[in-house]
Amino acid sequence: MVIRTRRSLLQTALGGLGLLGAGLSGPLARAGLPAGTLASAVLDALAGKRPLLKRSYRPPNYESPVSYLNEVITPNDRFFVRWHLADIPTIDVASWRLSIGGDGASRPFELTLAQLQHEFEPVELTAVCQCAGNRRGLSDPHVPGVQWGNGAMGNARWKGARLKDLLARAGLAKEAVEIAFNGADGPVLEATPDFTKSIPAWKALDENTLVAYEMNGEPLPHWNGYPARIIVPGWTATYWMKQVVSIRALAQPLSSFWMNTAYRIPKGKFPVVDRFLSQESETTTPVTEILVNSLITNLEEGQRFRAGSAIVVQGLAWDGGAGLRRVEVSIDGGRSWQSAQFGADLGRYSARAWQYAFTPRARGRVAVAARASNAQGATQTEQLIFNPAGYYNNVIQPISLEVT
Ligand SMILES: Nc1nc2c(c(=O)[nH]1)N[C@H]1C(S)=C(S)[C@@H](COP(=O)(O)O)O[C@H]1N2
Ligand SMILES: [Mo]
Repeated sequence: MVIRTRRSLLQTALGGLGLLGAGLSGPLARAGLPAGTLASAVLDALAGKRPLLKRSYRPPNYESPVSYLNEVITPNDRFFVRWHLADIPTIDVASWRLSIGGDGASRPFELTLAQLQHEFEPVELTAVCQCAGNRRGLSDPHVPGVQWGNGAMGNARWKGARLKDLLARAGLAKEAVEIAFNGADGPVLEATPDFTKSIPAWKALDENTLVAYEMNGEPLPHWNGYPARIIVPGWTATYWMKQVVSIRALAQPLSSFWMNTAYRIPKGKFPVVDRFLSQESETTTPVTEILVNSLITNLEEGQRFRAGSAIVVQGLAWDGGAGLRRVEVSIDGGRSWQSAQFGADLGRYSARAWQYAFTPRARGRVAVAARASNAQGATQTEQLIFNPAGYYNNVIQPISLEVT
């Protein structure tokens, strides 16, 4: 089955102009401006998953259609899937072991899944898992990489052991600067670097950083890291190592393609607060916390409504844990903004539902957009902050509705 993304629908609607917001006026009239890179995507079901938008098969990269994000908790069978390497083993828990050690730990040890579940206090929290490259396919100019639309993200309840409890048992040394992770997956070609990641020791010791073995009350799905994965609430999902088999405390920064080259942004261009000092270079820094963002989840580009009847706009908003302050909706292309109503607060790392209702009186096109802001005073940008790998896209996205 081939379905159209919002953009291709829009382009059809605009006669292939490729101008998001064309035909609209106001500050957002030229926001986005994607140039036709996401023409269509195939809906395809991986084992155990509902149909997802296939971006690549080997390695498997599948995003959630926006409609799946209309629920604040993303069900496991609708959750996006992102892997860098194609050799993804099926884990046999009887032989799976998690080793905790490294030169910054004096008492290395190994755990079975049962030990991980029973020897450490379980903690449960809700957090957004979002690829730093979410929305890369909307970058203009176009950039290489998986051409994600809006669905390289999900929000789930994660249950696991605190990473800091594991590190304490391993005798973490004060000198440890980073904690490094490796998963059971590997490259198909020898030349491809293995996917290894690290986080600063201070973030690893945060009480919310987990080694999770449950997602929404179930064992993790295979595609989302069974039997255990790292959860770094507030930080982009690149650090959320799946099928984790090794945790190492390091006295020196990790040297790895996936730290030194990938998942880096130009320094000073983005309003990030968390710094990853041991991995910073003169000009670039690793991505850290998730930027404040929102998504309209119940409307489609070009959707038709009747003048005089109410339109309910629903969506999600989220940030890196600073705390959402407000979501505003504009129905005039960004000239004016009104506050939306928040749904339940599921914790500072969770996405939060919101809604806004209005009744269009006149016929014609209505540009609806949402904008979230957080407690640090950060908000979404109107213009793309371009970077060569297309990370951190939190551009306000107008959707154009037809009122007839
Ligand atoms: N073992 C392993 N873990 C991984 C990755 C990977 O390629 N291998 N990709 C990371 C990236 S970049 C993302 S965005 C998330 C995606 O999580 P999901 O597939 O559960 O949605 O997994 C992270 N953990
Ligand atoms: Mo990612």
